Order: sequence, then structure tokens, then C-alpha cells
Amino acid sequence: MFRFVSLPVLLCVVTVSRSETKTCEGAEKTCSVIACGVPVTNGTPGRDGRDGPKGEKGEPGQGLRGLQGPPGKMGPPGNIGTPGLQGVKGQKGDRGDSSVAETKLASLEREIRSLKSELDHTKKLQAFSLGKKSGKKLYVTNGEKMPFSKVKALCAELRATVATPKNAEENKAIQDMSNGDAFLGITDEVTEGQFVYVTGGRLTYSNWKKDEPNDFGSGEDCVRLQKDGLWNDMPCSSPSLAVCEFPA
Ligand SMILES: [Ca+2]
Ligand SMILES: [Ca+2]
Repeated sequence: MFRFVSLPVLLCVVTVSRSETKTCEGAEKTCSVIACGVPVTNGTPGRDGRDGPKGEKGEPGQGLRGLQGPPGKMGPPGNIGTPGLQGVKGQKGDRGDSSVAETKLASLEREIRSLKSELDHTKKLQAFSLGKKSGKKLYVTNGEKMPFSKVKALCAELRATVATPKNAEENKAIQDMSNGDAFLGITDEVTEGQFVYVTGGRLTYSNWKKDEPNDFGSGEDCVRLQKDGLWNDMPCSSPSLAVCEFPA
């Protein structure tokens, strides 16, 4: 803050004569008599000036450092880390008591061998007494006549198919055991005039009677094996002998 004060030097006047006035500064060296006037009254204080520029940072103090505070609160848990490496394989353990299981297993194996032998024997007897075996097929009939749809269902229940000869030998085998009038697994139900196997595929062997198939009357879509071994297309609803075919 500055105050305007009356500086005696500045306000002093040098009186050389009434008509000549000089400043004291200039007159001090030359005037012999200096008479200063009465100082004027101080003025009212001026307004505060603006803040000056910020000073430079002072040196750190030299007071004593305070004591360390208590530990802070525990932070939240971190993310799960990656799995560690697989450990070393342990030593082989002691052998368990498997004597009971081994005994049971040996008993089951003996039982299976016995059943298999018995089944093979039964198959041979069946093939000899009931069916006519040709190649790898076994033809079996229950001696009943029924519509073709029922023959298909019956054979399917037995996990077999309707007898279907693929060569002259098989045709003869079915002929001998059925004594004629047996349905074969062949129809033209899907496309008239185009006979196919019920299990799928076009015919690879046929033994049609002369002038057959003729799709006579209201339609004939199923095939019947006659006593003479020849084929004739017949209505599927007309009952014929059920003969099923099993793989040997
Ligand atoms: Ca037909
Ligand atoms: Ca016919």
C-alpha cells in the first residue's frame, strides 16, 4: 500500500526573491537560505492495490514428522487367477479285492458259452424240421393264409421279411415248403406295372407264369408263388400263405 505523504523536500521552495521560485532539489546546492513551507495535511488512504504475482515455493519446513496412521480397510477380493499346472501323477494304489467280481464274471462267461451252444443247436434243429434253408436264408411259415398286409405285419413282428426269392434255388425252397399259394415280398403298389421288392429295389430275379403279370380285373399288385413254382400277380386282399424269411 502506498500513501501519499507530503515530502518536505519536494514541497520546499527556495526563496531567492519573491519573484523567483526554484525547487529545493535544484536549489540545495546554490541557495544559501532555504525556507520550507508548512507541510500539507495527509490525504485519505487510497484503495487497496491488486494482488501481486504468486511467490516462489518456499523451502520445506523443519518440523517433526507425525506418527504413521493405522492401516486402512481391507480392499475388495481380486479376480480368480488362472488354474495352476497339473500336479505330478501319484503312485499306483494297492490292488482292490476283486476276487468276488472275478468269480461272478467267470460264472457269467460259462453261462453265455452254454447258452450260445444251445442256441446254435436249436437253430440247426429248426432249420432241419421247420424250414428249408437255402444259402443264408431260412423260410418259416405258420401254415395260415391271410391278406398281404397281415403277412407283412406278422413277419415284421418276428424281425423278419416276407419271403423273397432272389434266384431259382431260393424260389424252389419256398415252393417246396409252402406247397404253393404263398405271398412273396414283391408288389407294384407304388407304380403300376413296376414290381419292386418290399424291402426296396427293383427285381433281380423273376419267374412269371406266361402272360403274367396281367393286373387282371380290378387290379393285381401282389405276387403269389404257385405250386408249380411260377409267379402270378394277384389281389393283395386275396388270402395266401404267410412265409417269412430270416437270415441264417
Ligand atoms: Ca398291378
Ligand atoms: Ca395276374
